[in-house]
Order: sequence, then C-alpha cells, then structure tokens
Amino acid sequence: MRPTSLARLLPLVLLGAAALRAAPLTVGFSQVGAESGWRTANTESIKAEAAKRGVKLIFSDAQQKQENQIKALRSFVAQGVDVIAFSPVVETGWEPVLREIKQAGIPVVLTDRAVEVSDPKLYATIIGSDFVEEGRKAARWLAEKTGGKATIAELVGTPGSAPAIDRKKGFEEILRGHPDMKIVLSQSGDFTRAKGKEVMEAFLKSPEGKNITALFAHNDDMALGAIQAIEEAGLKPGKDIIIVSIDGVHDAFVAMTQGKLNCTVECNPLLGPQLFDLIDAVAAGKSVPHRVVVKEGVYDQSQAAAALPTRQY
Ligand code: GYE
Repeated sequence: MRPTSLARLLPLVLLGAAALRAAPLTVGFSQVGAESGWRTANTESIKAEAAKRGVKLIFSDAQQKQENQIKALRSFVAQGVDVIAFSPVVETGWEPVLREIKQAGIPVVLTDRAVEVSDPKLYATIIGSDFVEEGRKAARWLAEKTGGKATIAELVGTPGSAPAIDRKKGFEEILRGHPDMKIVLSQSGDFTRAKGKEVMEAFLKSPEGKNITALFAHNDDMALGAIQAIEEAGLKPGKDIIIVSIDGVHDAFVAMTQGKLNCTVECNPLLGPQLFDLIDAVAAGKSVPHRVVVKEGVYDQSQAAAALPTRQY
C-alpha cells in the first residue's frame, strides 16, 4: 500500500476505534423482586441511573426465587452482555453459575446482598450495607429505650438471605450483653407487609405472644404489616409494644409521626449512582475495592417529623 492511501485510511481507522469505545454498555441486572418499599426505591434508582448514563439495561425481576435469578444470569451470558450485576436473593448456591459467567469472561458486580462462595474472585466487587451493624444499631436503640428489659418478638427477613442472617446476628450479639432482653418468638415474614401482618397475628394468639413488650422487624414493611395486626388485636403499636425496624422508607417515617413505630435504622436503597460507577470501572478493566459499604443512620420518633420532608424513598 502506498503511503498516500494509508494516510487516507487513517482517519477512518481512528473513527472506528472511537465508535467502538463510545458504544453504550450493555448491563444485565437481576433484581430480587418487588417485595418492599426499599426494593421499589432500589429498582427505581438503578433504572434511572442507567437511563441517565445511556447504559442499555436488561432488567429482570426474580420474584424472590433463586431459580429465576439463575435463569436470568444464564440468559445474560447467552446475550453476551458487557457486565452482569445482581442482588442475590439468598447467600448460597451461586458457585456453578458464577463459574459459567467467569468462563464467558463477563465481570460480575454484586449489589445489596452478599453471597457465600469459596473463591472471592468469582465476583469483582459488592456494594451494599453492613447488615450486621444494622442489627446491632436496632438492638442498641431498643436496649436504651427499654432500660435493658424486653420480651421480644422477631420478624425475620427471607430465610437464607444476607440481610436476614446478618441482622439477626448483629441484634443477638448486642442482646448477649443484656440478660433481661430475650427473643421469645421468631419467624420469617419474607420482608413483605402481608406476611408481616400474618405472622404477627399468629404471634399475638400464641401463649408467648401475650407477654411481648417489643418487636424487632428485619424491615419496615413487615413492621407496618405487624402494626395493623397489633391494632386489630386491640393493642397500641408503639406504646403497648415498642417497635424497631430497618430500612427507613417513607411510610415508616409516617408511622413514626403517628406514634405507631418507634425507630427505624436506615438502610439506603439509592445505590444506582455508586453501582454504575463500579460497573463502568469494571468494564474499563480498572481495579475496584472488593467491598464498598454504604453509610447509614438511625431515626426515632423525635426526629421523624423533621426528617420526613427530606426523605427520598
Ligand atoms: O431491607 C428489605 C428488602 O436486601 C437490604 O431487602 C435489602 C432488604 C431490605 O426486601 O426491605
């Protein structure tokens, strides 16, 4: 080839490279479901951020079932997405599909819930909350409020999920320092309002239920369901039974201003911007921290009215 024709070709080659680099990222995202106010806010944050950045998002809702998530992950591989992100319903059972994804050369970014795997390199990074600390915060607040004396019912999150396991762990850790605080009833309400109500109804009818002075719900939605059950049983939520839950969704703040919920420990679902920063970095082959933790607070009734107008979820 003569040098003149090479010179003519060069701009075309450069243009092609630029076009390649500018091609929008395709990201497959498998969400847990739509079980709670937290989850709705989380989904909205992720979709809005993808749209803002011009990312092609293939979104899939697992309806709280691991088998649906595994199917979605395999279909992302088949579609050849650039990055796979997901919030795993439960902690275990991910090794085979994560290996398949690794073999396909697609990086994985976990968000919100963690997995238990023998090889931490099966995913690039996880961004989410410290659920153990959230459980500790709930117990510390309850110990302070009750002077270290409480007969507690616990509404547990989805069995096998990271937030259910870790929140219980953190809560019980603090309880060990308070011999007069005891959990007498504990059952899963699957992080939903309907289940929270149903299980609380059963609690209140049981012999141990008659003595409950406090409720620890692993999320606000279950607490809100339980509040209905408590009212229907002719008791006063927030007074006859002190209630602490986790998330900090809008309706929890409303319930606090009404005196029905006593405290919510914040768990921030607005992870979209940080999640896509990590996705972009991973797609560009940059190194990222293996774990990114979100900062969060604790709110009780005395702060609820002032905080309510500024709550974003
Ligand atoms: O607390 C709950 C949701 O994984 C942190 O899942 C999340 C939890 C959240 O259903 O409301």
